[in-house]
Amino acid sequence: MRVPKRLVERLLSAHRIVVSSHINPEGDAIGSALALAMALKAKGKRVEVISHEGVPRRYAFLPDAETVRSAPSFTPDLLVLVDCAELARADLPESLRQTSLPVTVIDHHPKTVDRSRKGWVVWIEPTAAATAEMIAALTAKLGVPMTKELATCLYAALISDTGVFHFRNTTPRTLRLAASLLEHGIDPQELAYRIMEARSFAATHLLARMLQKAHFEPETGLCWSVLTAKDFAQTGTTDEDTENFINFLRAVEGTKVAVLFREAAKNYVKVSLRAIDSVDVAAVARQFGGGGHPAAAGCRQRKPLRFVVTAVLRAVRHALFNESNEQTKSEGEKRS
Ligand SMILES: [Mn+2]
Repeated sequence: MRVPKRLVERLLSAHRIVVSSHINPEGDAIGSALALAMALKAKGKRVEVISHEGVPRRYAFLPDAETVRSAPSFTPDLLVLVDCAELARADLPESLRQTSLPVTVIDHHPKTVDRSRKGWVVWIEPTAAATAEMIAALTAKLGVPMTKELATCLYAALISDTGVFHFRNTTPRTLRLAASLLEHGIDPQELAYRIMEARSFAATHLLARMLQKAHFEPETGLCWSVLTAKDFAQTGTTDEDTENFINFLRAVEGTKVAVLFREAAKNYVKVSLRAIDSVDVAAVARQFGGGGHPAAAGCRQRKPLRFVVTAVLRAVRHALFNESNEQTKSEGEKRS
């Protein structure tokens, strides 16, 4: 993977660097940010990882996660966004979202709209399974030696974005990187368990509710469910506990698109979307101010739950309908 020279120069010429990622951070966001910070610190930089909304409990065990702050303690001269390409979706305090600081973007989400500004250095590599693949290439380029801590963060990011190497974004390059990270004494079972499998008993009850309320439409391939504020309150859980829940909906045979709605607060709904085939759920998420990958995306709406469910499901059904029409058309073309 070619690391842009301008990006390396930009990083090396900065002194006080803030690294941040997107709102609702998952393993790739946190792991890549922590790994990049380690590498830049090894190069003598003053670096802070900022997650304004905090590190989800699931990732709190990662090396250096305890150093993540909700706002920087210094005035930075460079802002680096990883796994995120726009300030509007960055997990930063409002003052930094409005910043005129130089910004460097390292991201693997396909660039759909150019929201970058003058003076930004943007590196986007959609073939990378995780932003961590790019960070690994960058740390090698910087000549930073691999350590167990660095390897842990990168591996955590890789398994998070590939569903422990389940998903189609897993390439030979991904597995080669994973193999080289394993040389540094990390425990693949522990990491997969903590990041993908482990679930509290309370969250297990929440999962039961989600499954109980799931709807499946065999004719469209839509599988969806809702968790209300009441579900969270009655099980003593929060939205953080729903990580990976959507995989249960995605796994239903015949599902093409899975959607999970969570009422995180009154009139505040978080939506996760997953696609199995060629429906682009990131395009659906963008209609609601969100984003992501074609097969995994999300959005947030400050509206009543019922309203959001209706609007998002209508958009998903529309995407599924268009997709099945496209398929019928191309099958017809093949026959004729
Ligand atoms: Mn990612």
